[in-house]
Amino acid sequence: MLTIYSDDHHLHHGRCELMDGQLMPCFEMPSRADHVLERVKTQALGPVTAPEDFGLGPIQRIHTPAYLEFFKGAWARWAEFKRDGDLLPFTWPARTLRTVMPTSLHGQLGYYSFDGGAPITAGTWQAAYSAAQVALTAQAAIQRGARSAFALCRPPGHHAASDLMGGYCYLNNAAIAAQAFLDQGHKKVAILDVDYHHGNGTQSIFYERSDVLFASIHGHPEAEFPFFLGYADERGEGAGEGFNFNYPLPAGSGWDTWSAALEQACGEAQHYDADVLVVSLGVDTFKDDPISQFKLDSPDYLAMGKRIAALGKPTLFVMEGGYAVAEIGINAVNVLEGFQSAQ
Ligand code: Q9C
Ligand code: ZN
Repeated sequence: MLTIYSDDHHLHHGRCELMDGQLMPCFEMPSRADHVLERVKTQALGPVTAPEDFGLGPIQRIHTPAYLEFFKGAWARWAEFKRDGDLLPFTWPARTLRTVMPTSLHGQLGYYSFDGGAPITAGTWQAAYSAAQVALTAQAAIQRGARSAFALCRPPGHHAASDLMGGYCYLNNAAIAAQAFLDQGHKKVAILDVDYHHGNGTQSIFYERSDVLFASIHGHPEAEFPFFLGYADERGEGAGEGFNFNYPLPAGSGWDTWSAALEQACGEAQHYDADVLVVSLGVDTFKDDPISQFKLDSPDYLAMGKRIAALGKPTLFVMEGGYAVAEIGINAVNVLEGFQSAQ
């Protein structure tokens, strides 16, 4: 399997996030992608290549021009404040406030984000832009006939909506790639999101559309981030009704529970008869993940890959979360090896 990887992810290294009443070092760190790349190499998964540059066009198919302009320019505006930390939002247009567009940097940052977990640093735009190109380059390989490809994206993307950052995500790499498949002639794309967290950004982007089926298995939002989306009764709206499937699971869920949900999600993808499959591949379902509550073990990821392969679709894997850094490479590459072994 071909892996697409860019060193540009090192340009994004947030300093801290607020968690459990403390400012903690960011769990989403550069060594995550480094470990995955190392494992891709030691397991000889296949060639590793740098991304091509497809420009802003395919990113603009998912994200609004105003959001992109804000994100691209935010660091330069923050640098003028001459402060020490990263740029982080701290006020959002919640229910009793107006959704006006303030002129200030922090007002606009609140408008364009939904949590305080996505710090902007000097290199965040470039890293996120390159991650989107990584996804698009892997997508292009499948478009040219590859059965599968791995987009080793960092920062991740599935929490990012068309004009919102949050949950360590800025640009929705999986959504950008899915849209590219459609723009290049495919009619139906299924996105299977196996990250521990609900892919709220991806769901919102395609919620009213029938050309993308979205299925997500995740920690129940009653108790887990992102809290405000990801419930089982969210089935899509308008033309998209019946094309969105959420499988919220309780804390402590292991492979038995998780794989039963995967079976259902795969059943929906099969029934939908997608032309291609995009997998939002987070491995924060791992038993030792520091911020998550599922109990998958490393061999389970081989089984996951095998089950996904049984769908028989051209498959693009897009890296999302996973914070047990020492095991992230083993777990992510196990999915890919499981997939390959079932060919
Ligand atoms: N700082 C992904 O896995 N943080 N994002 C919860 C508050 C949000 C996870 C603790 C977790 C986001 C791509
Ligand atoms: Zn996650």
